[in-house]
Order: sequence, then structure tokens, then C-alpha cells
Amino acid sequence: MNRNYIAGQWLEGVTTVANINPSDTTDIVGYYAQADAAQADEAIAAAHAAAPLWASSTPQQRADALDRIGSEILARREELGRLLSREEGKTLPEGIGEVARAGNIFKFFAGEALRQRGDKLASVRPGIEIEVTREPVGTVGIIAPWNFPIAIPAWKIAPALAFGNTVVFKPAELVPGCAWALAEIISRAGLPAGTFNLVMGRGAEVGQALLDDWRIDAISFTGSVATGTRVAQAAATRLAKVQLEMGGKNPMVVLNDADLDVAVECAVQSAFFSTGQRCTASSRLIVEEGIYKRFVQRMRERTAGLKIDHALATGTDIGPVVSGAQIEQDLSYIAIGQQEGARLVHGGEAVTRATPGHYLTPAIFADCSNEMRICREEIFGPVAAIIPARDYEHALELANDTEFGLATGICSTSLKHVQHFKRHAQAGMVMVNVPTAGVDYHVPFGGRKASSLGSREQGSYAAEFYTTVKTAYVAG
Ligand code: UN1
Repeated sequence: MNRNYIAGQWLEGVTTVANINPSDTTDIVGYYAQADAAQADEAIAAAHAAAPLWASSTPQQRADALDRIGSEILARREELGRLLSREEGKTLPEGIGEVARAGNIFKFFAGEALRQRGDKLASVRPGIEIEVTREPVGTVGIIAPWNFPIAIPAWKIAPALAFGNTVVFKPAELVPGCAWALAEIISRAGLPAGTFNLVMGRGAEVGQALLDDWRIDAISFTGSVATGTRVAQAAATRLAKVQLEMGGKNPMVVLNDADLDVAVECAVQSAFFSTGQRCTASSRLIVEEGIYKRFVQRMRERTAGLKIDHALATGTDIGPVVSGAQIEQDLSYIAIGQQEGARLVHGGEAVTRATPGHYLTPAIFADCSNEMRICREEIFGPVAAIIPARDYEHALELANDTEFGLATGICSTSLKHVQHFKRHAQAGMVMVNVPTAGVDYHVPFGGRKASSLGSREQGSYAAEFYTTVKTAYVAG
């Protein structure tokens, strides 16, 4: 049984849960401790008590610890990638790729710990000098989703530690395996006891404890808009710093002058890979009339050639949906799309394979209207809606007509339209002739509107959330 890590000790939980493989529901990945609110309280107390010591650690200590963590993750990428794919259901190459990303993130923030920034300025008053420096925020509560079981925890935990904060990490209930493996690696990196704590458990209990406790100075959350809104409300009540990454309904615009191969590849990858379970997935494909028929045809052909099977089987392109509840949600949206009058041109069916798992063929809806629920609400599954557009201006209008604003894409060979789109797309990230999903790890990540709240994650921009600025006035 895999235990929680609190104040430098591995502790039993109050209960345990089985971690079930979505590719084969008879396969139990392991049993994991479940903390309750009292144990979350212990973790918060430990992190709070450890904060002054870690805040006064040297940049070298922090860089060394993060570098050690990153090196071990990278060295074990095959093994951890297999664990990730087994518990979450993305394919093995995707699992290994994600683990490598997590390792590289720790390496990047090892460097960031050393690259400190500050300003020294003259005052407007005589004889006074000003210094602007950054200090740790204190203790950070990290609440992660299930769809990137190691990369998202990495891109929150690494900057938190790099900038001198202590951490209480609550992973998603569906993916304790990678969270535990990551915690185990961190536990051997030489951090003082209490600097990093793992509490696995239910959102309603452990997550809520992090939201409500005054000793948690900042909360970084990735998940749904509904939960994110509750996180923001709780943080506002006690004026805690908050950073939210939530949903998307990301558009991919395909213009008449697009390279059709590139456009179809971008669409298929963004919409269906990782089983469409990415907040950066392209779920609305907005296609100009002149290329519309050919695009729909090619998209169907390419999707029909994809192999939907066990995440660990060789040659699988798309693994299962993560859970029974999620496939129910996907299927109910597919039914809604049909009721709304969208034309289902491919897939959308629960299918069986050699092992019992949550297998769903990717669904392509054509002739959609942007007003349909399948074009407005995040489904978080392999469901793509193709929407016809009269011309570029109409496509841009449709792309921006959404409550979300995470990633947006355009496939075109026209410099004029690409430049215009980059400026006028209402999203945090714009992708030109590349998929909307699958981002780099060293540059800012985040969105606008209902997709994000607070400052950006990743890259040097992460410092904004994980530090607080101090302005010192010194008279000589
Ligand atoms: C990616 O597309 O590479 O939950 C990352 C998500 C995002 C991460 C996407 N926060 O899907």
C-alpha cells in the first residue's frame, strides 16, 4: 500500500482506494492511502512550520534538489511512462513523453532557482536607493487534475520549490500512482522535512482543507470551471493568492489556402490524441467553405485509420477514456449532438476490446452550428465538431465566440490572415499550423476568459505566482 508523505514521514491513511487501469478494469495498479481532513491538517501544519527554513535555503540547495529530481525522472521515463499509461490510459509513447516533460520541467526550474531577478533604482527623492526583490509566497496548496498525472504536478511543484515555498500536494483521485512515484523521488532529494507533503484523498475533504486553511498562502489549481470557481470563491474569502487553469473549447480554423495534410494532422492530433482529454484539445474545427468537403472527407479517413486499444499495446493510437463516469459524459454529449441536429460522420460508439476497458471511437460531427451545446460546453473526450465558415472574418468571429480562451489555432498559408489572427484571437495561446495541444515546457502557459485566472504558469513567468515582490527604500 502506498502511503501519504507528511512532515518527512510515510503515513497510513484512514482508508485506501484501488487505482484501476482504464484499459483493463480487472487490472489494479495498486492501493493508495486516503487522507481525511485531520491528516490534511497535519500536512498543512508541517508545510507551514517548514516554510521559514526552506525560504532561507540557498539557490544552490534548491537547484541541486530540483536537478536531482529531474535527473531521476528522466532516467526512469520508460518505467514511469508505463505506470502513467496504465493508470490514466494515454498511450505508452504519450506516457513516456509526458514523464520526460516532467523531468525537463524540474531541470528548467533548477536553473530558474539560480537565475534570480531584481532591480536597483534611484529614488525620486535625494539620498535614497530602491531595491525590488522577490521572496517566496510561503506555503502553496497544489490541486492537480487526472489528465496529466505527472507533468501538471511537476509544473506546479517545481516552481513552488525553486522559489523557496513549501508544498502540500493533492493529486487527482483517479491517478495516485504517478503522484506517489513523484513524491517518493522528491522525498529522497534532500529537502528538509515538511518542505514537500503528499496528501491523497477526496476533493471534498482534502482539497477543501487546502482551500479553507489560513496557513495555505497560495493555491494553484488545474481542473474544471465548476471546481475552479469554488476554489476562487474560497480563496477570495480569506484573500489567498490563487491561480486557476480550467477548461477550453479551443477552435482550430482551417482556411481555403491551408495545406490539407497539415490541417487534418493538426485537427486529428489536437482533437483525439490523449483521448481528447486535454484542456488544450481542439474541439471546434472551423472550416472555410472552399475546403470544407475535402477536409471532412480526409478527417474521416484519417480517423478511421486510428487504432483504439489498450494504452500499453504496441501500435495503439488512442487509449481508453479515463473512467466509467467520463465515458458516460462523452456518450451523453454525443447523444446531445445528434439531438441538436449535428451530423455524426464518424465514431462516437463505446466499443469492446480484448480487455474490459472504457473504449470509445473518436466522434466527428459535421455541419455544426456554434450555438449547439457540443460547440459551447467542454466535453473532455474524443469528440470534434466541424463548423462551416463563409470566409476568414466569419471564422475568426466563430473562433472568438466562446466563454473560453485557452488555446486557438489556425491552419493557413496566408501571412496576412495568420498575422491578423495572431492579433485578434482571444486566447492565451495561438498555434499556427501546429496542433493546439502539446505545448512546450519553458514558456508561459495559460488562457483568458473562463479558461484561466491569475498569472501564467511555466517558464520564467511562473515567478509571478510563486513569489511576492518586495520594494525596499534605503537612505544611506
Ligand atoms: C498540453 O496540451 O501539452 O489540462 C498541455 C490540460 C492542460 C495541459 C495541456 N492544463 O490539458
